[in-house]
Amino acid sequence: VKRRLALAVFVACAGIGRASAAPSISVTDAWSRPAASTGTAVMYATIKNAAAVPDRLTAATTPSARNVELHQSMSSMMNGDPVASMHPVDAIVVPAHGSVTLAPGGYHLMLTGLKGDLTANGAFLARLHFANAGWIVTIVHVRAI
Ligand SMILES: [Cu+2]
Repeated sequence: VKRRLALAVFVACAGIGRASAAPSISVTDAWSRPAASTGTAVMYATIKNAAAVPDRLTAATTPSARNVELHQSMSSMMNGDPVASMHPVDAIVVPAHGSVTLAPGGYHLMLTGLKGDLTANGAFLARLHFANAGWIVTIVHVRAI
């Protein structure tokens, strides 16, 4: 019961200050992988933009980690072998009347300073900030590998 209450308060606070109009951005299918508190975690989601202008994901936070970065994975060839790497990006563009999918091998959110283990079938909350739409709260489901 306590956990559910905390969740409700977090969602309510995140909504303060937002215009009453339906947000143009929707975040769905947010998911993550199990991770130990000593390591890092990734987060993926599908982001849809119903507006006639592009929007940009510029930041994210979660009570479950001290820091969240926007990252892009790339794969390149080194000596004939594929090598995966990733680097931080300032923003992720969501096209007008379009969507962007954060998924393995592409854009993702990188969580560092985890405040606890992320266990399979668990869930946590995250807030995503968009240049136009403001803060959007979503529930992230931890999927087993
Ligand atoms: Cu990363």
